[in-house]
Amino acid sequence: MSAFRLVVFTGAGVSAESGLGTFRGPGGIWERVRPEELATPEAFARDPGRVWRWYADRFAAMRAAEPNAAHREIARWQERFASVVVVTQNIDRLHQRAGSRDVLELHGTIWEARCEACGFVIDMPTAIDLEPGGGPPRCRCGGRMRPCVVWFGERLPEAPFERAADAAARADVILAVGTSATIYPAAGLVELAAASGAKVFEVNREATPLSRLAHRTIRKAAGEALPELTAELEAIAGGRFE
Ligand code: BV8
Ligand code: ZN
Repeated sequence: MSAFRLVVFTGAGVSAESGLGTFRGPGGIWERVRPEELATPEAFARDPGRVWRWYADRFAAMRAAEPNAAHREIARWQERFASVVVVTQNIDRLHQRAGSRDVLELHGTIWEARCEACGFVIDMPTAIDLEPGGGPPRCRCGGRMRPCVVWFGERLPEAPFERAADAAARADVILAVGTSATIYPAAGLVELAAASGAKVFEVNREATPLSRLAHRTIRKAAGEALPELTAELEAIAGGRFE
């Protein structure tokens, strides 16, 4: 018997109970703005001030938010299972703040900004303070700083994506939590895991395109569902640490 490997694949719904808005669904961010208006390189080129201020506002909310019961339960699993890799589409760093150590950020992070021209990285609070007028600050090279997130039409960061694909291909269980599973290539990781023999678990208040792949679906809020799932995962893991 080989060590039990768990991949937890998360989306905006895992942070909903921390008070952060989701993207799609009722009350979601994209009901008010269209993604192609703000979360693209073209939008930033057209109106950098607007896009920067939108991220600065979201950063303020994410910084003020606290990890919830779902983030905390996922972090506790590290002590119970041989391998836990958290693959997240979220940019809020709440998994890390809850104590998860192996977190792959597929869509980058809002906690950093980088220069469009030379790639120099600074942390977001510093970047916001540099430009009291509210627009994107300039790098020392003269280039414009942008949030370190992945916009539509941009390639995902290679190293975390490759590690995530490797973890998905080797997983015993992949648990998708709070994601509408509509954004590719991230959503494809669950299909990859399933095709490689992983059991698919889904925690989501609603059905998603993944539901048809799932061996087990739990239609509850993540903060309630995940603590309840621990015993079930332990039964599957069966103490397999090596
Ligand atoms: C790329 C970061 C190529 C910044 C985001 C195939 C077909 C068609 C199009 C494509 C395709 N492959 C790729 C594309 C294009 C595009 C794409 O997927 N489009 C979609 C619309 C089809 N993909 C891309 O552009 C990607 N890049 O493909 O590059 C390339 C190749 C070579 C060279 C150059 C380029 C990049 C996509 C990255 C987009 N970035 N955000 C920011 O946040 O501002 S996307 C955005 O959606 C979010 O950030 C998040 O990361 C992502 C996924 O959303 P979810 O996290 O799932 O959130 P959502 O709101 O949708 O769902 C929440 C769920 O939670 C709901 O289901 C709800 O029921 C549930 N829920 C709510 N409360 C709770 C809950 N569940 C449990 N408990 C609760 N309490
Ligand atoms: Zn620069």
